[in-house]
Amino acid sequence: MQRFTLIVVAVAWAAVTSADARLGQASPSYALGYTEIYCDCSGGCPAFCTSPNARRVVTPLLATAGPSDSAAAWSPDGEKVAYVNGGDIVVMEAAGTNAVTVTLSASSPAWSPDGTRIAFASNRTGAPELYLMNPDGSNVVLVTMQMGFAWSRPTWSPDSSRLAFTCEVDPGNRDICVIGVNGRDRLRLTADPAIDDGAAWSPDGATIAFTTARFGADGQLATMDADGSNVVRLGGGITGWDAAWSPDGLYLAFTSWGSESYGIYTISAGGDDISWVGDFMAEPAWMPGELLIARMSFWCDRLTCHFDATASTGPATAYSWSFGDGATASGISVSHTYAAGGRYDVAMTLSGEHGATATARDSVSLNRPPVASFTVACEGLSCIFDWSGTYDPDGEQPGVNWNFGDGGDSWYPIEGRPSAGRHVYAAPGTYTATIRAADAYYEVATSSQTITVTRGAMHVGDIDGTTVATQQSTWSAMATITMHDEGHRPVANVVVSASWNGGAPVSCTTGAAGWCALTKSRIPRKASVAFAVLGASNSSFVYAPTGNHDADGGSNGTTITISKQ
Ligand SMILES: [Ca+2]
Ligand SMILES: [Ca+2]
Ligand SMILES: [Ca+2]
Repeated sequence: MQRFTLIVVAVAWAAVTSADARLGQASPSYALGYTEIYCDCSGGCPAFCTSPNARRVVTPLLATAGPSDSAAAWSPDGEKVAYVNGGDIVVMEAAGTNAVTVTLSASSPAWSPDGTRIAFASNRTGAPELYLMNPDGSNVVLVTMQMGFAWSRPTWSPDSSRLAFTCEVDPGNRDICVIGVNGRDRLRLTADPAIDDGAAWSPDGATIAFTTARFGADGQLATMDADGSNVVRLGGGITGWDAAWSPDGLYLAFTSWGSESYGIYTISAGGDDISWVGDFMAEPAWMPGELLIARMSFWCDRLTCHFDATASTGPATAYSWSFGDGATASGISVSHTYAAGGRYDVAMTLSGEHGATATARDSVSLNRPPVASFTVACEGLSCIFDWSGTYDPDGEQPGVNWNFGDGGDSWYPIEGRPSAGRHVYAAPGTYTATIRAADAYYEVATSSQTITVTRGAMHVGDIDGTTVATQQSTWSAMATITMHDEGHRPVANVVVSASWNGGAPVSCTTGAAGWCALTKSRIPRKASVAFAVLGASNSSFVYAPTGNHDADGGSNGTTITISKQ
């Protein structure tokens, strides 16, 4: 019963097809600019489609399940709806219950503003005429008698004294006429040769909206004064029919074409602010009375949010909240604590009289803390820290700083957002390194690892011998020694000890390029000289002579024999 079914679609199509026939060929490609206020029918539509922002409430015939329900008309107190079912008029409770057929062979019910009578159309005398009856179907009175009444939905003056309807005084020229409820004083309001149809009397009685083909092949929405003067197009030329005034007179709902189907729209009485209510709906009828308007506000402290619906207006009887994490609550003002940060879609639904609902929606974005993690790889005392796995799930790069565990409470901020860096420990040992990440909301995450670093191994990577000076009977030799770490990178500040021809040890200290040189003078002219590395020392590296080598092959990495060149 409360589903958006094919039955409804078929009914609405029939309504549009008849309007189409009356008004000429409407263009299915006509597109309206609008603000979307789609009726949310997921999970089954309520009795009355309510736009999510609930500015406007219309009935798209979703309350009934009959095979040919159409032409809904509200009782002015909002408690009942009259509609057409299978060519008869039915009156039911607004909630959809207790449907009673009140008169046969009738269509286009219109409830009088004073609630006492229902106007309708019937051809029960052999020609279409306008009738009145009590809401229970009793006391049927004929209003028109061969006055050119044409099939259409009549509309009441606000004082319930007159009815406007579509008439055909000149054969083939449909116009808008007015008549007293006593059947007297028929007045033809329009006489343009184009088709005029679908009158709707404004709640203040001053204006009649209708659809006219006088501006083009498509029927367009227009308004005129209640005496038929001052016809103006609404919104500069909008294809539309089934015009219906909102109870406050500020808006009109109407049926028109969307991009793929027909649907219901609303437009301000001034002709702007078009909103789309939904597709596959026709014949809008506003729920009487004060509209439900749902509004929510909220503020959050960390993961706890406070929601408030007191800005809502209208006769709401209940407030229900859905917080977007599966939790719900009821009340005009509620609080909710989320389990984790993130984005949550919150909905607040007002319930009002006669099954009316209005929903406001918003989303809450709660900060999530950063995630801190790093990897570390050490070679000797030198460690590469890689924190590319540190991030903030909200997208912003968190600020990162370090404590490498060897400097007390010192923290080292990372500048320029690299994702890795080197730290060299001064001495072997076990250290606890910690990375700390903080986001823009000062949410902090840390990650620690215990690292044991040892002194690395070093070796001689090259020995070269050269002749640096030649005297008459002697010459001088120089040995250049380069120290490498395990990655064959030069090592500075290594004290290299060596000896010439097995003599007393001599030493030099490698510079930034990892090498130092020793010279031997007064070598006899025809003699060679032997040079041997005896040892090497450094605070960060252990001498591992088994790794000694010489890339150019001039030595074995430990000893070299130098001859005069
Ligand atoms: Ca006309
Ligand atoms: Ca964050
Ligand atoms: Ca060499």
